[in-house]
Amino acid sequence: MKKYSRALLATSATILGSAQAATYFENFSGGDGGFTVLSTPRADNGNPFDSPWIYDGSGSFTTGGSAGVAHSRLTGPTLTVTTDGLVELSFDHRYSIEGGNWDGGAVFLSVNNAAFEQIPNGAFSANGYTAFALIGNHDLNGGEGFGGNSPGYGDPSFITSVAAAPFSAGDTVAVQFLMANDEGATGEFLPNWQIDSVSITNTNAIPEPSSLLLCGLSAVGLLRRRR
Ligand SMILES: [Ca+2]
Ligand SMILES: [Ca+2]
Repeated sequence: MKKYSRALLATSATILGSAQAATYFENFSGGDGGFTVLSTPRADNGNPFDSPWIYDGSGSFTTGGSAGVAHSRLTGPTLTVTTDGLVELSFDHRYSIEGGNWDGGAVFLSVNNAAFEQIPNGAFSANGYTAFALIGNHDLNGGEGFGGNSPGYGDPSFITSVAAAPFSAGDTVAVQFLMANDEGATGEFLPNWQIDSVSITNTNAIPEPSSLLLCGLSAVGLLRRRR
């Protein structure tokens, strides 16, 4: 395992150009992509999560946040890195998360099935976190995450966040999106967070058979969009 906190921002552009590399891509047009949801209260209270991550049936996952201290985690499938080098995570999303450093949305990785660790803001080369020194009563307290309204939220339009880190062939990686809410207010607009697509370069997906074709079609769409 190699620490992804070693940000390699300058080289992320070269990954985009390596069209030959295998790329996992999921845009949720054909289903939930095998993503799973786990919502939990903080250990010191029993608050359920009001509006946990849910597949919207039409191309994305959304969460409406929670007025009680709670967490909802959206976890992708475990992928295998195909060659030594940078692995780039890219996802299209929009968010309207309670500002003022109260609530936060954050992205985690599990490498080789170890515990999920948060991707630090320094590892993002585009559209990193926007809330720092979070003060809300949740697991991201003191840390960083997405907060407030993302640019163009109301259009509505999505932003693309990109982070990269070095891996070795054979490593496994899984991504997780954490919506962390404190008590009281939630984000200004619904949904509070929406994930439209996820791509992870230099990995072989292990999709269910029914989504194999969709992965191929999705890859074409990804290349078209990035021109
Ligand atoms: Ca809140
Ligand atoms: Ca989508």
